[in-house]
Amino acid sequence: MNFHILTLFPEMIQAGLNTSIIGRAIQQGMISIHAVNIRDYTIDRHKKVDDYPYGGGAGMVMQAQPVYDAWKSVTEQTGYRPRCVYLTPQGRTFSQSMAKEFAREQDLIFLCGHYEGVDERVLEEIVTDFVSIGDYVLTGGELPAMVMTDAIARMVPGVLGNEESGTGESFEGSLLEYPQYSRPAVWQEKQVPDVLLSGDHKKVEAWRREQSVLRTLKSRPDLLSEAELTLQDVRLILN
Ligand code: 6GU
Repeated sequence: MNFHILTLFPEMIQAGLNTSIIGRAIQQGMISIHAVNIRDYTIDRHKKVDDYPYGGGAGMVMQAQPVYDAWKSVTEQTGYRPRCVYLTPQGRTFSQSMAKEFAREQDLIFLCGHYEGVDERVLEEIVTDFVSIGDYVLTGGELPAMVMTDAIARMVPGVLGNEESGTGESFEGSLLEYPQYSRPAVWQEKQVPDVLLSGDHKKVEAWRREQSVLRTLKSRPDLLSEAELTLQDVRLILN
């Protein structure tokens, strides 16, 4: 899968996504991440890419022409019009189910806005999806594009090893993860729960399930309505 990120700050993009699981996926050729510098496509003598908003008001608006030509450079390379995501607090809130859906695409274009926004006419022409990553305001779409790229890339078949396959994770009709422990068995006088050292796999499984249910109840009770709960789970919640 190929990610094409249209941005005024291409230097922000590569660094953050070249490590760990995503870095390995890039090295192995399972995904690619291309930052396209919108400023490279300006026709302005001073390389300007923004101007004052018609009707007045604070801030500057990114102009249609350089954004459109940056987008066109991608579609001329792909030979079709891939889905194009505009990162904006005005969009639909990103979710795990959206990550899985986007992971089925061969190419995905992200348009990162800055200043007070992007000329609406180019958005009408190229954008297929308006997406936000949550209810807070960031200074630009680069971090959201990186967040989405990470979440989508790890859902591309082969990117996660068998060991770390993305099935049965939190957030899709599922519960929060249970706590994990590793050696040593005692650290700063804190013991690893006895059951995890017992070697009794049935008991370990039951304990982990309980921890997942209790964590979800405490931190994200909203998730419980979608979770598949056993009679044991329901008893635990009601106690
Ligand atoms: Cl997609 N963009 C900006 N600027 N701020 C955000 C966001 C996006 N999602 C949450 N906050």
